[in-house]
Amino acid sequence: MACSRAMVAMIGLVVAALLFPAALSSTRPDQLISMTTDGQYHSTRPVVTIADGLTADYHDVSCPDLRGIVRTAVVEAVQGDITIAADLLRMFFHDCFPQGCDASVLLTGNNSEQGMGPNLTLRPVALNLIESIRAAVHRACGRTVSCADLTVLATRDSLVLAGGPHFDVALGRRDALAPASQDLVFTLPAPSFTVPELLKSFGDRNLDKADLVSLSGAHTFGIAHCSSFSDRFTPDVDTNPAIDPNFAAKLKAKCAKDVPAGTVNQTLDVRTPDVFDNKYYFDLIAKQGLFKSDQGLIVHPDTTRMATRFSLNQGAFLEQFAKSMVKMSNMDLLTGSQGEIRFNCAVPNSRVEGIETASDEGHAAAM
Ligand code: HEM
Ligand SMILES: *[C@@H]1O[C@H](CO)[C@@H](O)[C@H](O)[C@H]1NC(C)=O
Ligand SMILES: *[C@@H]1O[C@H](CO)[C@@H](O)[C@H](O)[C@H]1NC(C)=O
Ligand SMILES: CC(=O)N[C@H]1CO[C@H](CO)[C@@H](O)[C@@H]1O
Repeated sequence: MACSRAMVAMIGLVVAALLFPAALSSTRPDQLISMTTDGQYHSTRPVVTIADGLTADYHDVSCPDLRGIVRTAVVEAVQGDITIAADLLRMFFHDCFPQGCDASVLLTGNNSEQGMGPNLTLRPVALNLIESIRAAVHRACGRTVSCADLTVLATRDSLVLAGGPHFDVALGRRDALAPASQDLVFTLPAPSFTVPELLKSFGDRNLDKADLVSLSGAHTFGIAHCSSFSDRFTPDVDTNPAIDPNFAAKLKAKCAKDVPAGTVNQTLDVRTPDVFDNKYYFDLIAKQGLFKSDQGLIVHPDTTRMATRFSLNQGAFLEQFAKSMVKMSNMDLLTGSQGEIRFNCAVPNSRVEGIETASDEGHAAAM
Protein backbone atom coordinates (compact mmCIF):
# COMPACT_ATOMS: atom_id res chain seq x y z
CA MET A 1 0.00 0.00 0.00
CA ALA A 2 2.56 2.51 1.18
CA CYS A 3 4.68 1.48 -1.72
CA SER A 4 2.04 2.14 -4.34
CA ARG A 5 1.22 5.53 -2.79
CA ALA A 6 4.87 6.43 -3.06
CA MET A 7 4.83 5.37 -6.70
CA VAL A 8 1.84 7.61 -7.40
CA ALA A 9 3.50 10.55 -5.67
CA MET A 10 6.67 9.94 -7.63
CA ILE A 11 4.87 9.80 -10.97
CA GLY A 12 3.06 13.01 -10.00
CA LEU A 13 6.34 14.74 -9.32
CA VAL A 14 7.82 13.56 -12.56
CA VAL A 15 4.79 14.73 -14.54
CA ALA A 16 4.92 18.10 -12.77
CA ALA A 17 8.58 18.44 -13.63
CA LEU A 18 7.94 17.56 -17.26
CA LEU A 19 5.03 20.00 -17.56
CA PHE A 20 6.39 22.93 -15.57
CA PRO A 21 10.16 23.05 -15.90
CA ALA A 22 10.15 26.87 -15.92
CA ALA A 23 8.17 27.13 -12.68
CA LEU A 24 10.61 24.80 -10.99
CA SER A 25 13.57 27.03 -11.75
CA SER A 26 11.91 30.13 -10.30
CA THR A 27 13.80 29.92 -7.00
CA ARG A 28 17.02 31.27 -8.45
CA PRO A 29 16.52 35.06 -8.18
CA ASP A 30 15.26 34.75 -4.58
CA GLN A 31 18.26 32.69 -3.65
CA LEU A 32 20.53 35.45 -4.84
CA ILE A 33 18.59 38.31 -3.28
CA SER A 34 18.19 36.65 0.10
CA MET A 35 21.90 36.12 0.38
CA THR A 36 23.52 37.89 3.31
CA THR A 37 27.09 39.07 3.54
CA ASP A 38 27.32 39.59 7.28
CA GLY A 39 29.47 36.54 7.81
CA GLN A 40 26.93 34.72 9.94
CA TYR A 41 25.58 31.32 9.05
CA HIS A 42 23.77 29.13 11.49
CA SER A 43 23.89 25.53 10.48
CA THR A 44 21.27 23.11 11.69
CA ARG A 45 22.98 20.19 10.02
CA PRO A 46 24.32 17.28 12.02
CA VAL A 47 27.92 17.67 13.09
CA VAL A 48 30.25 15.40 11.14
CA THR A 49 33.64 14.41 12.49
CA ILE A 50 36.26 17.06 11.76
CA ALA A 51 39.58 15.91 10.34
CA ASP A 52 42.64 15.95 12.63
CA GLY A 53 44.41 19.29 12.47
CA LEU A 54 41.37 21.31 11.43
CA THR A 55 39.28 23.55 13.66
CA ALA A 56 36.29 25.81 13.06
CA ASP A 57 38.13 28.84 14.48
CA TYR A 58 41.54 28.17 12.92
CA HIS A 59 41.88 31.65 11.37
CA ASP A 60 39.75 33.62 13.83
CA VAL A 61 42.72 35.45 15.34
CA SER A 62 45.04 35.64 12.30
CA CYS A 63 42.28 36.55 9.84
CA PRO A 64 39.05 37.51 11.56
CA ASP A 65 37.38 38.78 8.36
CA LEU A 66 38.24 35.70 6.30
CA ARG A 67 34.74 34.28 5.93
CA GLY A 68 33.27 37.68 5.07
CA ILE A 69 35.94 38.45 2.47
CA VAL A 70 35.41 35.09 0.76
CA ARG A 71 31.64 35.40 0.83
CA THR A 72 31.62 38.92 -0.61
CA ALA A 73 33.88 37.88 -3.50
CA VAL A 74 31.81 34.78 -4.23
CA VAL A 75 28.50 36.67 -4.12
CA GLU A 76 29.87 39.22 -6.56
CA ALA A 77 31.20 36.56 -8.95
CA VAL A 78 28.14 34.31 -8.82
CA GLN A 79 25.66 37.17 -9.18
CA GLY A 80 27.43 38.10 -12.40
CA ASP A 81 27.47 34.49 -13.66
CA ILE A 82 25.61 31.71 -11.85
CA THR A 83 27.48 29.02 -13.84
CA ILE A 84 30.59 29.76 -11.79
CA ALA A 85 29.00 27.84 -8.91
CA ALA A 86 29.10 24.62 -10.94
CA ASP A 87 32.65 25.31 -12.08
CA LEU A 88 33.77 25.71 -8.48
CA LEU A 89 32.05 22.55 -7.30
CA ARG A 90 33.64 20.47 -10.04
CA MET A 91 37.04 21.96 -9.30
CA PHE A 92 36.57 21.12 -5.61
CA PHE A 93 35.87 17.49 -6.59
CA HIS A 94 38.93 17.34 -8.83
CA ASP A 95 41.07 18.85 -6.10
CA CYS A 96 39.86 16.67 -3.22
CA PHE A 97 39.24 13.27 -4.77
CA PRO A 98 42.73 12.28 -6.07
CA GLN A 99 44.78 13.06 -2.93
CA GLY A 100 42.81 15.31 -0.58
CA CYS A 101 41.91 19.02 -0.74
CA ASP A 102 45.34 20.62 -1.10
CA ALA A 103 44.81 23.04 -4.02
CA SER A 104 47.05 20.82 -6.15
CA VAL A 105 44.56 21.21 -9.00
CA LEU A 106 45.20 24.97 -9.07
CA LEU A 107 48.88 24.60 -9.98
CA THR A 108 49.88 25.51 -13.50
CA GLY A 109 53.08 24.66 -15.33
CA ASN A 110 54.86 21.35 -15.85
CA ASN A 111 52.88 18.22 -14.93
CA SER A 112 49.91 20.30 -13.85
CA GLU A 113 46.69 18.39 -13.23
CA GLN A 114 44.88 20.82 -15.51
CA GLY A 115 46.75 19.34 -18.46
CA MET A 116 45.67 15.74 -17.71
CA GLY A 117 42.71 13.94 -19.30
CA PRO A 118 40.28 13.77 -16.37
CA ASN A 119 40.53 17.50 -15.75
CA LEU A 120 37.71 17.45 -18.30
CA THR A 121 37.87 21.12 -19.09
CA LEU A 122 38.04 22.84 -15.74
CA ARG A 123 37.15 26.42 -16.53
CA PRO A 124 39.79 29.12 -15.94
CA VAL A 125 37.12 31.40 -14.45
CA ALA A 126 36.94 29.22 -11.33
CA LEU A 127 40.72 28.92 -11.01
CA ASN A 128 41.08 32.68 -11.38
CA LEU A 129 38.37 33.42 -8.84
CA ILE A 130 40.23 31.46 -6.15
CA GLU A 131 43.46 33.33 -6.91
CA SER A 132 41.69 36.70 -6.74
CA ILE A 133 40.15 35.73 -3.38
CA ARG A 134 43.62 34.67 -2.21
CA ALA A 135 44.97 38.10 -3.13
CA ALA A 136 42.19 39.88 -1.23
CA VAL A 137 42.59 37.67 1.86
CA HIS A 138 46.38 37.99 1.91
CA ARG A 139 46.09 41.78 1.50
CA ALA A 140 43.93 41.88 4.61
CA CYS A 141 45.66 39.22 6.73
CA GLY A 142 49.04 38.43 5.25
CA ARG A 143 49.91 34.97 4.00
CA THR A 144 47.94 33.12 6.64
CA VAL A 145 45.25 31.20 4.72
CA SER A 146 45.92 28.40 2.25
CA CYS A 147 44.49 28.12 -1.25
CA ALA A 148 43.09 24.76 -0.12
CA ASP A 149 41.00 26.35 2.65
CA LEU A 150 39.89 29.13 0.29
CA THR A 151 38.76 26.60 -2.32
CA VAL A 152 36.59 24.75 0.18
CA LEU A 153 35.10 27.96 1.62
CA ALA A 154 34.38 29.51 -1.78
CA THR A 155 32.82 26.29 -3.07
CA ARG A 156 30.53 26.07 -0.04
CA ASP A 157 29.43 29.69 -0.39
CA SER A 158 28.71 29.40 -4.11
CA LEU A 159 26.76 26.18 -3.54
CA VAL A 160 24.46 27.99 -1.11
CA LEU A 161 23.93 30.77 -3.66
CA ALA A 162 22.83 28.23 -6.27
CA GLY A 163 20.23 26.77 -3.90
CA GLY A 164 22.33 24.05 -2.28
CA PRO A 165 22.73 23.18 1.39
CA HIS A 166 24.89 25.06 3.85
CA PHE A 167 27.46 23.09 5.81
CA ASP A 168 30.13 24.13 8.28
CA VAL A 169 33.70 24.24 6.98
CA ALA A 170 36.51 23.54 9.42
CA LEU A 171 39.83 25.17 8.46
CA GLY A 172 43.57 24.60 8.68
CA ARG A 173 44.34 22.83 5.38
CA ARG A 174 47.78 23.42 3.79
CA ASP A 175 48.71 23.56 0.12
CA ALA A 176 50.48 20.82 -1.81
CA LEU A 177 54.07 21.47 -2.90
CA ALA A 178 53.47 19.92 -6.34
CA PRO A 179 50.64 18.64 -8.54
CA ALA A 180 49.16 15.20 -7.89
CA SER A 181 50.71 12.39 -9.93
CA GLN A 182 49.06 11.24 -13.12
CA ASP A 183 48.19 7.92 -11.45
CA LEU A 184 46.21 9.71 -8.75
CA VAL A 185 44.52 12.11 -11.15
CA PHE A 186 43.38 9.13 -13.22
CA THR A 187 41.61 7.68 -10.16
CA LEU A 188 38.86 10.20 -10.92
CA PRO A 189 35.84 8.26 -12.24
CA ALA A 190 34.89 8.47 -15.93
CA PRO A 191 31.38 9.18 -17.28
CA SER A 192 31.44 5.78 -19.01
CA PHE A 193 31.67 3.97 -15.64
CA THR A 194 29.06 1.43 -14.59
CA VAL A 195 27.66 1.52 -11.05
CA PRO A 196 29.98 -1.27 -9.81
CA GLU A 197 32.95 0.66 -11.25
CA LEU A 198 31.75 3.86 -9.57
CA LEU A 199 31.27 2.09 -6.24
CA LYS A 200 34.79 0.68 -6.52
CA SER A 201 36.26 4.05 -7.43
CA PHE A 202 34.53 5.80 -4.53
CA GLY A 203 35.18 2.86 -2.19
CA ASP A 204 38.91 3.13 -2.85
CA ARG A 205 38.64 6.63 -1.32
CA ASN A 206 36.54 5.41 1.62
CA LEU A 207 33.48 7.00 0.10
CA ASP A 208 30.36 4.83 0.31
CA LYS A 209 27.17 4.32 -1.63
CA ALA A 210 25.40 7.27 0.02
CA ASP A 211 28.35 9.47 -0.92
CA LEU A 212 28.23 8.26 -4.53
CA VAL A 213 24.49 8.66 -4.97
CA SER A 214 24.31 12.07 -3.29
CA LEU A 215 27.51 13.59 -4.69
CA SER A 216 26.53 12.53 -8.23
CA GLY A 217 23.60 14.89 -7.62
CA ALA A 218 26.16 17.67 -8.22
CA HIS A 219 25.22 17.07 -11.85
CA THR A 220 22.02 18.98 -11.09
CA PHE A 221 23.73 22.04 -12.54
CA GLY A 222 26.54 22.88 -14.93
CA ILE A 223 27.43 21.68 -18.39
CA ALA A 224 29.28 18.98 -20.29
CA HIS A 225 30.90 18.67 -23.70
CA CYS A 226 29.95 16.12 -26.37
CA SER A 227 33.01 13.96 -25.82
CA SER A 228 31.74 13.19 -22.31
CA PHE A 229 28.41 11.70 -23.42
CA SER A 230 28.70 10.59 -27.06
CA ASP A 231 28.52 6.96 -25.86
CA ARG A 232 24.86 7.68 -25.01
CA PHE A 233 23.71 8.10 -28.63
CA THR A 234 23.72 4.37 -29.23
CA PRO A 235 22.84 2.65 -25.99
CA ASP A 236 23.80 -0.97 -25.81
CA VAL A 237 21.36 -3.06 -23.82
CA ASP A 238 24.02 -4.85 -21.82
CA THR A 239 26.12 -2.07 -20.35
CA ASN A 240 24.58 1.27 -21.27
CA PRO A 241 21.33 2.05 -19.45
CA ALA A 242 18.29 3.08 -21.46
CA ILE A 243 17.94 6.67 -22.63
CA ASP A 244 14.78 8.51 -23.69
CA PRO A 245 14.95 8.17 -27.51
CA ASN A 246 13.87 11.77 -28.13
CA PHE A 247 16.53 13.01 -25.74
CA ALA A 248 19.17 10.83 -27.43
CA ALA A 249 18.15 12.13 -30.86
CA LYS A 250 18.40 15.74 -29.67
CA LEU A 251 21.85 15.20 -28.20
CA LYS A 252 23.05 13.48 -31.34
CA ALA A 253 21.80 16.29 -33.59
CA LYS A 254 23.35 18.90 -31.32
CA CYS A 255 26.72 17.17 -31.26
CA ALA A 256 26.71 16.69 -35.04
CA LYS A 257 27.30 20.47 -35.11
CA ASP A 258 30.20 20.28 -32.67
CA VAL A 259 32.81 21.67 -35.07
CA PRO A 260 35.49 22.31 -34.04
CA ALA A 261 35.10 19.66 -31.33
CA GLY A 262 34.51 21.07 -27.85
CA THR A 263 32.50 24.14 -28.89
CA VAL A 264 29.03 22.70 -28.13
CA ASN A 265 27.89 22.16 -24.57
CA GLN A 266 24.87 20.50 -22.96
CA THR A 267 23.32 21.20 -19.57
CA LEU A 268 23.69 18.30 -17.18
CA ASP A 269 20.17 18.79 -15.74
CA VAL A 270 17.60 19.51 -18.44
CA ARG A 271 14.96 20.65 -15.92
CA THR A 272 16.64 23.34 -13.81
CA PRO A 273 20.12 23.71 -15.35
CA ASP A 274 21.43 26.42 -13.01
CA VAL A 275 19.75 25.49 -9.72
CA PHE A 276 21.12 23.16 -7.09
CA ASP A 277 18.07 21.01 -6.35
CA ASN A 278 16.96 17.37 -6.68
CA LYS A 279 15.73 17.61 -10.28
CA TYR A 280 18.76 15.60 -11.39
CA TYR A 281 17.03 12.53 -9.96
CA PHE A 282 13.86 13.40 -11.93
CA ASP A 283 16.04 13.40 -15.05
CA LEU A 284 17.23 9.89 -14.22
CA ILE A 285 13.66 8.63 -13.73
CA ALA A 286 12.74 10.13 -17.13
CA LYS A 287 15.80 8.39 -18.69
CA GLN A 288 17.32 11.80 -19.38
CA GLY A 289 20.50 11.40 -17.37
CA LEU A 290 23.36 12.73 -19.49
CA PHE A 291 26.15 10.32 -18.56
CA LYS A 292 26.07 6.56 -18.36
CA SER A 293 27.43 7.03 -14.83
CA ASP A 294 24.38 9.13 -13.94
CA GLN A 295 21.70 7.00 -15.57
CA GLY A 296 23.01 3.80 -14.02
CA LEU A 297 22.23 5.04 -10.50
CA ILE A 298 18.47 4.81 -11.01
CA VAL A 299 18.67 1.38 -12.67
CA HIS A 300 21.22 -0.56 -10.66
CA PRO A 301 19.78 -2.58 -7.75
CA ASP A 302 22.45 -1.25 -5.34
CA THR A 303 21.59 2.41 -5.88
CA THR A 304 18.05 2.64 -7.26
CA ARG A 305 16.38 2.93 -3.85
CA MET A 306 18.48 5.82 -2.69
CA ALA A 307 18.32 7.67 -6.03
CA THR A 308 14.53 7.29 -6.03
CA ARG A 309 14.35 8.52 -2.43
CA PHE A 310 16.33 11.63 -3.34
CA SER A 311 13.87 12.34 -6.18
CA LEU A 312 10.98 12.16 -3.71
CA ASN A 313 12.63 14.04 -0.85
CA GLN A 314 14.77 17.05 -1.63
CA GLY A 315 15.54 17.56 2.06
CA ALA A 316 17.00 14.06 2.34
CA PHE A 317 19.14 14.70 -0.73
CA LEU A 318 20.48 18.06 0.50
CA GLU A 319 21.24 16.67 3.95
CA GLN A 320 23.20 13.69 2.59
CA PHE A 321 24.94 15.90 0.04
CA ALA A 322 26.12 18.25 2.80
CA LYS A 323 27.40 15.33 4.89
CA SER A 324 29.25 13.83 1.93
CA MET A 325 30.79 17.19 1.03
CA VAL A 326 32.14 17.55 4.56
CA LYS A 327 33.54 14.02 4.34
CA MET A 328 35.26 14.71 1.00
CA SER A 329 36.60 18.06 2.22
CA ASN A 330 38.31 16.29 5.16
CA MET A 331 40.02 13.37 3.39
CA ASP A 332 43.83 12.98 3.43
CA LEU A 333 44.71 16.56 4.29
CA LEU A 334 48.00 18.34 4.74
CA THR A 335 47.90 20.12 8.11
CA GLY A 336 50.23 21.60 10.73
CA SER A 337 53.69 22.05 9.22
CA GLN A 338 53.03 19.87 6.15
CA GLY A 339 52.87 21.50 2.73
CA GLU A 340 52.86 25.28 2.61
CA ILE A 341 50.73 28.38 2.30
CA ARG A 342 51.18 29.59 -1.25
CA PHE A 343 51.97 33.14 -2.26
CA ASN A 344 50.08 32.46 -5.48
CA CYS A 345 47.53 29.67 -5.84
CA ALA A 346 48.81 28.74 -9.30
CA VAL A 347 52.51 28.47 -8.34
CA PRO A 348 54.37 26.49 -5.67
CA ASN A 349 56.45 28.77 -3.43
CA SER A 350 59.64 27.06 -4.62
CA ARG A 351 59.00 28.61 -8.05
CA VAL A 352 58.26 32.13 -6.81
CA GLU A 353 61.19 34.36 -7.75
CA GLY A 354 63.16 36.09 -5.00
CA ILE A 355 61.09 34.80 -2.09
CA GLU A 356 62.57 33.21 0.99
CA THR A 357 60.31 30.22 1.47
CA ALA A 358 61.38 29.89 5.09
CA SER A 359 58.60 30.02 7.67
CA ASP A 360 57.60 33.64 7.50
CA GLU A 361 53.93 32.78 7.72
CA GLY A 362 52.05 34.85 10.23
CA HIS A 363 54.53 37.72 9.88
CA ALA A 364 53.46 38.41 6.34
CA ALA A 365 50.86 40.93 7.53
CA ALA A 366 53.68 43.24 8.53
CA MET A 367 55.24 43.14 5.05
C1 HEM B 1 30.43 10.02 -9.83
C2 HEM B 1 31.35 10.18 -10.74
C3 HEM B 1 31.50 11.41 -11.59
C4 HEM B 1 31.74 11.42 -12.91
C5 HEM B 1 31.93 10.21 -13.80
C6 HEM B 1 31.76 12.79 -13.34
C7 HEM B 1 32.01 13.22 -14.62
C8 HEM B 1 31.82 14.50 -15.08
C9 HEM B 1 31.98 14.92 -16.44
C10 HEM B 1 32.44 14.02 -17.57
C11 HEM B 1 31.63 16.22 -16.53
C12 HEM B 1 31.57 17.10 -17.77
C13 HEM B 1 32.92 17.57 -18.22
C14 HEM B 1 32.79 18.22 -19.59
O1 HEM B 1 32.44 17.51 -20.53
O2 HEM B 1 33.01 19.44 -19.68
C15 HEM B 1 31.23 16.64 -15.21
C16 HEM B 1 30.79 17.89 -14.89
C17 HEM B 1 30.52 18.29 -13.60
N1 HEM B 1 30.73 17.55 -12.46
FE1 HEM B 1 31.06 15.56 -12.37
N2 HEM B 1 31.52 13.60 -12.26
C18 HEM B 1 31.36 12.79 -11.17
C19 HEM B 1 31.17 13.22 -9.87
C20 HEM B 1 31.08 14.54 -9.51
C21 HEM B 1 31.11 15.01 -8.15
C22 HEM B 1 31.30 14.12 -6.92
C23 HEM B 1 30.97 16.35 -8.20
C24 HEM B 1 30.96 17.35 -7.07
C25 HEM B 1 30.59 17.08 -5.83
C26 HEM B 1 30.81 16.72 -9.60
C27 HEM B 1 30.53 17.99 -10.06
C28 HEM B 1 30.39 18.32 -11.39
C29 HEM B 1 29.90 19.61 -11.85
C30 HEM B 1 29.35 20.72 -10.97
C31 HEM B 1 29.99 19.61 -13.24
C32 HEM B 1 29.66 20.77 -14.18
C33 HEM B 1 30.87 21.67 -14.29
C34 HEM B 1 30.65 22.99 -15.01
O3 HEM B 1 29.54 23.31 -15.45
O4 HEM B 1 31.63 23.74 -15.14
N3 HEM B 1 30.91 15.59 -10.36
N4 HEM B 1 31.39 15.58 -14.34
C1 LIG C 1 59.21 23.07 -17.18
O1 LIG C 1 60.22 22.18 -17.60
C2 LIG C 1 61.19 22.76 -18.47
C3 LIG C 1 62.11 21.68 -18.97
O2 LIG C 1 62.48 20.82 -17.91
C4 LIG C 1 61.93 23.88 -17.72
O3 LIG C 1 62.88 24.48 -18.56
C5 LIG C 1 60.90 24.92 -17.27
O4 LIG C 1 61.54 25.92 -16.50
C6 LIG C 1 59.82 24.26 -16.44
N1 LIG C 1 58.78 25.24 -16.17
C7 LIG C 1 58.32 25.45 -14.96
C8 LIG C 1 57.26 26.48 -14.83
O5 LIG C 1 58.69 24.83 -13.98
C1 LIG D 1 27.44 26.77 -23.56
O1 LIG D 1 26.71 27.04 -24.72
C2 LIG D 1 25.94 28.23 -24.65
C3 LIG D 1 25.07 28.30 -25.91
O2 LIG D 1 25.83 28.13 -27.06
C4 LIG D 1 26.89 29.43 -24.52
O3 LIG D 1 26.14 30.63 -24.42
C5 LIG D 1 27.71 29.24 -23.26
O4 LIG D 1 28.67 30.28 -23.14
C6 LIG D 1 28.43 27.89 -23.27
N1 LIG D 1 29.06 27.69 -21.98
C7 LIG D 1 30.33 27.31 -21.86
C8 LIG D 1 30.84 27.16 -20.49
O5 LIG D 1 31.04 27.09 -22.82
C1 LIG E 1 42.07 23.65 -18.69
C2 LIG E 1 42.98 22.62 -19.23
O1 LIG E 1 44.16 22.64 -19.02
N1 LIG E 1 42.40 21.64 -19.94
C3 LIG E 1 43.13 20.52 -20.49
C4 LIG E 1 42.52 19.21 -20.00
O2 LIG E 1 43.08 18.09 -20.62
C5 LIG E 1 42.93 18.08 -22.02
C6 LIG E 1 43.40 16.75 -22.54
O3 LIG E 1 44.55 16.28 -21.88
C7 LIG E 1 43.71 19.30 -22.59
O4 LIG E 1 43.60 19.33 -24.00
C8 LIG E 1 43.11 20.58 -22.01
O5 LIG E 1 43.84 21.70 -22.43
